[in-house]
Amino acid sequence: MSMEYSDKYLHLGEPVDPEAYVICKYKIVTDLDMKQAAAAIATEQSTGTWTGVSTLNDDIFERYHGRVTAIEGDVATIAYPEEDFSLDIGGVPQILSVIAGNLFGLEGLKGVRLEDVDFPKSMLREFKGPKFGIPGMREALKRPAKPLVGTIVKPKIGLPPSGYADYIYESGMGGLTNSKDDETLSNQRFCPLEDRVVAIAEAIDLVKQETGHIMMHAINVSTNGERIVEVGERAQELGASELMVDVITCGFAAVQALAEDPSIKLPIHVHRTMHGAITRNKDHGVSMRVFSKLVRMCGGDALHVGTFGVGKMKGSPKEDLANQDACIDPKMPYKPVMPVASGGMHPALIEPLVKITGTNIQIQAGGGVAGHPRGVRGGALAMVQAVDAAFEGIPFSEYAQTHKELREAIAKWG
Ligand code: RUB
Repeated sequence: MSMEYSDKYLHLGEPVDPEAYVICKYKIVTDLDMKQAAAAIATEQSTGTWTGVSTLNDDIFERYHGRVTAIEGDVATIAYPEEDFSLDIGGVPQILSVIAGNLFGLEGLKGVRLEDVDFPKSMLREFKGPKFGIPGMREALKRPAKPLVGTIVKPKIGLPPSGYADYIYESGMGGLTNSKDDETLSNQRFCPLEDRVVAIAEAIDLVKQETGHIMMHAINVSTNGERIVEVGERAQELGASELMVDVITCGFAAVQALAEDPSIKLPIHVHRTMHGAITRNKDHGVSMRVFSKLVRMCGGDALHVGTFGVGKMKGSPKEDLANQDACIDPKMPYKPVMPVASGGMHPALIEPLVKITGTNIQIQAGGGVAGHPRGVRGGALAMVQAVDAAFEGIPFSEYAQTHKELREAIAKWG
């Protein structure tokens, strides 16, 4: 790798104004000297390339070059001038091209992981953040303090709208506050989106009429960019109570388009299918914390952040707490995003989970509801009982003595 400009990009130990730079932390795996490796990233992502170019004058360089401001072990801090970014046309796609672009392909680096990013307030102000977030969702569900508790309809695919609606009705009668489409369900012939929306809205209304209980269901509107607002609007018109978007496959711009469209008046549940391809390798890729910050800026109201080392998906308490923190950090000029713990969850895992997460969390289980020996309603009741016990600080073993659905769930999975 040619390093024509390497030294000029090094500003080690110099103070950085957080209001004038986007500050990134990269973990770098390389046989090169760390200074050279970090400079290669700063070069490639701002004013340079692999060789000196006659068109780069001192003026352009001074104003726009990325600065390596710290190297601690295998982590380099690189600050990109705020002027390198274009938010009106460009937005998050352009931000990602700078902070998480070509650098991942540089031959001289064995691995690079973007661990964290901080933006100047002037840039944050260009984004609106969630319309609902934790306070809005709690208000809509009339659930001021307890964790939200939900399900992912299982099987993932195959149920017709009527079977789907039965599942939601049973979930609501069992006391779940939330439910959602799975990420692979869209508008397949066996369960057309419009028919599904109508059937679910009727089921949710019925639960409310019979018990007064409120619940919301996130309809998966993930689709091609130019259609997402139209599909979201149609779902809303037919009675959807929440929309769901897969942020990695659709893009951050899709979340932002829905969130900022004035006609969309529903919370947005953000799923992260495929994130593991990017976030899982500790030596290469982008951390979920970075994605969580971007989802919040773009207006997601609820976001999957992992199961804190408790459920079926790869993660750890430390990592997932960093994601949760990005969702709720009060220093951000936005409403907090509802963090969602989902994947292999079941009632017996709620006690250890809530000890880590606290109560501002939405806990979801698919198999952990539909796999209950008493079926969906039994599974929903067991989840609700587990959440109630965790919220009251009553040990599960004690609570299960008087709550048979929880007892049966513990017997099956605990
Ligand atoms: C949950 C499920 C979800 C995961 C994805 O089903 O399959 O799509 O939440 O993981 P089940 P993550 O409860 O039966 O495991 O939320 O970590 O992205």
